Amino acid sequence: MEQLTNELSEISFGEQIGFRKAEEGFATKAIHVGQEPELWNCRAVVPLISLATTYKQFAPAQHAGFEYSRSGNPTRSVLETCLASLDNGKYALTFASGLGAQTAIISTLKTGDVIITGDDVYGGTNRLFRNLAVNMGMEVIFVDMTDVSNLEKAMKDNVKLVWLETPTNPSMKVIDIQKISDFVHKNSEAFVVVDNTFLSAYFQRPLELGADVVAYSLTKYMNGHADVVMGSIATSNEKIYERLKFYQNAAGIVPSPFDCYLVNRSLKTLSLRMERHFKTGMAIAKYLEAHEKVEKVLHPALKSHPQYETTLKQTYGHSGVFSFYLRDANLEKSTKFLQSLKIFMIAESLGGFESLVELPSIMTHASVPEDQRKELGINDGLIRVSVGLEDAKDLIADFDDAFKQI
Ligand code: P1T
Repeated sequence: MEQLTNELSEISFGEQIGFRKAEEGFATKAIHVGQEPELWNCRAVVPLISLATTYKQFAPAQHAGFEYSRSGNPTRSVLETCLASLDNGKYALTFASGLGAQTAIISTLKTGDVIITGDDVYGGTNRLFRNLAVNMGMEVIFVDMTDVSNLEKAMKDNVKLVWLETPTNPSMKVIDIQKISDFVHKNSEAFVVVDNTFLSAYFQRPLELGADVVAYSLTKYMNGHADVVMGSIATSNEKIYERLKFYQNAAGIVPSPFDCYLVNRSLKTLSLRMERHFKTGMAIAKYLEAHEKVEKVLHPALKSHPQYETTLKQTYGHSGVFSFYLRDANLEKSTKFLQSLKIFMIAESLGGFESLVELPSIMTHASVPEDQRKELGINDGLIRVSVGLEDAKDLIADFDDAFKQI
């Protein structure tokens, strides 16, 4: 038995380059948790898609666990049970989009509450905080959380939510989740939410590092096939879960059963996909770092990254998303370069099987105020890459050809 186990244990790409070993049993959980065939009379090995909007009751208000599909749906329950297990949390909830999940979270706050958020977040998250949260009477403070002393300076009464993305979108800053969580819990009643979209539960599990809630745009790696828009949260805090579950039903921002089925199916290959995204992404990042027409590559698993040590401490690897600065670039040059690519497609989003490139300054982060973009270095030379699952050699050749055009 021991010999067999040894033969089976491969050394992953991450371990070869100094990362911790990925969680054992992750793939088994993704394939089985919440998906027992005994859930269904027909013992189907693939969870059924239950499209019914309502459920026959035994007597008024006596039902078999489901009463109306907005408040609870069997296919959605399967997915939520599996998602909770992947983050080693007790509960998970899904929403109609990643921003829908974020809306649910800020809706648990009230007028006068203060949100402190990382300064570099997805443009839509920035817009949600600056507009919706502020319109709801909350104060929002943007802070560079790579240094916990910045958070310390910003702390004040009534801080109820500390929000961070790590790595950040699109500057790839890495924030020490444990340090931030410890500080927040020691000094306030706020809860800490980590948007883990860029790494997925396979490469980073914020609940294990002290965060109260992990949030996702499942649209990205967790689904990974560029065919579903959905969001989720996972937590082990029953009070937060109950508030968010109430909101999920009361506000009605739920995903469709068919989409839940698709995400559930995609999770079965999450570990395999992430390993490949990591390996190919690193090969391309290294190629770019050595290229004379590239000024700088922002990739947390490169030794040149300013928070490389934090990356090794809190993650199990990196995905296929990263950014780089084209040397001496302006909008015209960046556009020409991106248009010269043949396999990489110019498109928003990330985390799918298909390789994408985009210009955050005028695409995903166009809604971020210009002065904030300037401060964060989101200029027209900053290109964000989402390395897909194509052959690494073809992707490198694609970049090589495009560089010759500028
Ligand atoms: O698109 P949606 O499912 O609503 O998720 C929003 C969201 C939340 N968090 C992060 C870190 C994200 O990157 C996103 C969406 N981001 C893109 C569409 C993008 O291209 O960056």
